Amino acid sequence: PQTIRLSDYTPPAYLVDEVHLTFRLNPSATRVTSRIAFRPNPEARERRFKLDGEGLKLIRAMIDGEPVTPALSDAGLTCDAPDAPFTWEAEVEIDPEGNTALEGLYMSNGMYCTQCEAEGFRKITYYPDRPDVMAVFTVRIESDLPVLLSNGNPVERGEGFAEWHDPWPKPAYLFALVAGDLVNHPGRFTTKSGREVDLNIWVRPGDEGKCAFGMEALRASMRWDEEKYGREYDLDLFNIVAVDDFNMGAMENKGLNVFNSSCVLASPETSTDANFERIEAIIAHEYFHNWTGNRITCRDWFQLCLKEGLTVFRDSQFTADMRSAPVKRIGDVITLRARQFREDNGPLAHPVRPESFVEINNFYTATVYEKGAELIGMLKTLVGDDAYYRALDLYFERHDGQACTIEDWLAVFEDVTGRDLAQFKRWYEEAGTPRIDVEESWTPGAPGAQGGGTYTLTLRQHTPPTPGQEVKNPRVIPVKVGLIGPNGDEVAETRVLELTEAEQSFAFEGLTAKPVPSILREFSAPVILNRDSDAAERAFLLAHDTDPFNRWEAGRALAREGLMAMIVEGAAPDRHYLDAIERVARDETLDPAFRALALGLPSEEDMAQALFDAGHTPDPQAIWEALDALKSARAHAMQDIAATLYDAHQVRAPYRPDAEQSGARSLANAALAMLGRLDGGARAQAQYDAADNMTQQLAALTCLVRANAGDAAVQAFYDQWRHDRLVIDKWFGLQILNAEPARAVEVTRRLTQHPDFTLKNPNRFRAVLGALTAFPAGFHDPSGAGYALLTDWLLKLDPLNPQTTARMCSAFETWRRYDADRQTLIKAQLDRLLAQPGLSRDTAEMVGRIRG
Ligand code: B3K
Ligand code: ZN
Repeated sequence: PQTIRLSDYTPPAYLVDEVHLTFRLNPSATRVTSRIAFRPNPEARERRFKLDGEGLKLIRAMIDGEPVTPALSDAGLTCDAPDAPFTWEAEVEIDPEGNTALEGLYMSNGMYCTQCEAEGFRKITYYPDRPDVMAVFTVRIESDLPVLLSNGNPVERGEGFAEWHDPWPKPAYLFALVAGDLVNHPGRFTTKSGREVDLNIWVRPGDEGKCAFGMEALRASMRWDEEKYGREYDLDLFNIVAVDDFNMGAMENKGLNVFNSSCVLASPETSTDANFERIEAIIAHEYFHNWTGNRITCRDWFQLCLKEGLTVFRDSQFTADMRSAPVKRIGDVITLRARQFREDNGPLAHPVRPESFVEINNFYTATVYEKGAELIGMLKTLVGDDAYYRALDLYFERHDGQACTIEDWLAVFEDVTGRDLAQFKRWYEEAGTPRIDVEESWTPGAPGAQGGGTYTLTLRQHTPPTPGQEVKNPRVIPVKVGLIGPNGDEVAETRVLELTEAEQSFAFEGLTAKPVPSILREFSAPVILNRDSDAAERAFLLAHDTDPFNRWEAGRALAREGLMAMIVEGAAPDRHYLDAIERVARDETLDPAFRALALGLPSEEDMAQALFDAGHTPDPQAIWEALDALKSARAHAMQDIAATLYDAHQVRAPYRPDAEQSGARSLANAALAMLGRLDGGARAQAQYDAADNMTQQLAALTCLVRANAGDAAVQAFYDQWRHDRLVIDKWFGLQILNAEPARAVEVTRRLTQHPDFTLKNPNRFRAVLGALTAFPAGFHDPSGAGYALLTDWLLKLDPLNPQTTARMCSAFETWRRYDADRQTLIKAQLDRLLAQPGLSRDTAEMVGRIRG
């Protein structure tokens, strides 16, 4: 398979002004005719007419009305073409029903839908399927199905057909078509300049009752983008469609967003608070793409972070504004560490702007998305809020309608601020997580002189090598720092230290006593901070830091260090931690959501990475046992307070998925989990029986399964929800995630035999096999049974759905941190995958990179 390189970029030979597409829909033989107005690109370096196409049956082709016979290959066609504007016409046949890869035009429960990003349009018709070719699309759909949708505005609707026109030039990856027996939940939005926009969420009959929340989230996003970024919507219609079979979360097609039904459908009975929050964020994310992605798109797929990093950053800002900013930040850092740090410190590490790929779908990663968003956040910190928004205004003004690069993006910041961002650009080019080591020194003032002391922080940065990048250069790292005095008062407000050298010192003068530093406030850079500290100081920051992120971080560090001592030295649970966390839990001045987060513990994955970094070989079962022991010790230590917290945070008002109620529920359910370790699940059973929303029902069920008292409830839950596929996904996952580690593989295997398990639905596949891989103590069973089971199923899925298979291979990405036996077992499975004849390009690339 061919490696595509950023350095090989060449402009397209021909540009497209207009595209007319006609679809005659048929499940197994859909005919697509295209009429495309091409013109030579004055900027092209060579004039060769070449169209991408995959799995298409070409029926006929014409140039300016004359039949032509192009040369066909697996990847597309070439043909002699004029060195002047001309019209290309072609008819192809495709098979939506046979399309199990869920890329291009496919069928899901009798409805037609498309997924074109990144390179799926070439499975629909011959086309220059690259984002720097932007064109105006007109689409005619012929079918007897009641609902026929495409991008833009409706032009005409008649018996058996519909016509759509999208006035905004767009790359083919933003094309979409949906046809089916759908019902809509309507809404309306008036833009700030007075445009009336019709909004719709289209769903299968039966799902109408799950649309109201998504609609409100959409309207809130539209308003927010106007207020915060001055961005208005630009069509008279905005459609969202829920699809059950979908490879990822959602897709920002112009005017016709297509969503995995799990990312849009919500009701209190079937969705948890976390689901609601995620749905709100994804709806916002896809909507925000209308400007950051669609109006301004990417020149090539190496620039993916241009739209994804920025759009993730924007959706995080939105959630922070809608809910609690500190809670959102803490949650984002938890996922960043769990997914991006893991990726950045293993064989799949790659720069935020990769330099090469085999299959671009393999680069929709935590690095491109989440680290990409962190880079925007750092840029904002470095230039300041005011300059950030001026740079964004310039970006929208200068590049509207264009396909851009990271260079274009950085240039608007340079032009607005006069700052040289050459060093900052390394963040886009160099992979790996920087480490910052901290040293401090204190010089008291002259005796008797109050406030003459100087506190100096010395920061050293280094980034370990990553595959293909041995040498790393110092980056510019904004480190937000504040200082706390011995009495708990803040003695130096937050300031941004700009670390640009490998080593640099920063002095704080005029202090009366040696302060305690609060470093990397708000997690101002995606780095690993190493600083020797002791439990007393962590507990002090947990009690006094004015920065909520670092307050949480202090508790997290305390827990992690205590767990390390338990695992490595067989120590008992750390008293400092237990006392400090109890004080936080009791502190009524703190937001319940924050307290619930503070009661969270490092994940098994965090612990494995921390142990590995400290020179130990992590043992997943030992990690699980230490966590389990700490949870039990904590439950005993906090027995009384847990019962009080549980009672005090019961929500009596009608269910709302807002920050306030969900914060109360998360704290009450954290207390329930503690109580479940003491009462054998009695309270959980009561909560289960009384629950009128999924958050309460699921928390109770989880607790019951953990207490080994869940068999009846598991059956009852299935009987109650067997008709609801999204709830049944939860049912599958929770049985695996809460099993005894030694039983997790067996439970997973049993669930793969369940009649409701299917390879055809990515959500279901992830609910089962994804749950196993998200449970390290189960997945890494010393027998290797978890590795073998996953591989068995990846081998079955790959011929049907390469994208989802490839993505799930990352379960193996941490293999080198484990012991020799586990490494041998995993290697054997990686080799088994690689040996599979006909393995997809997607999976082959992933396994090859992981194997190294
Ligand atoms: N842009 C899409 C992701 C497409 C993934 C293609 N394999 C969703 C999003 O980031 O908004
Ligand atoms: Zn996106």
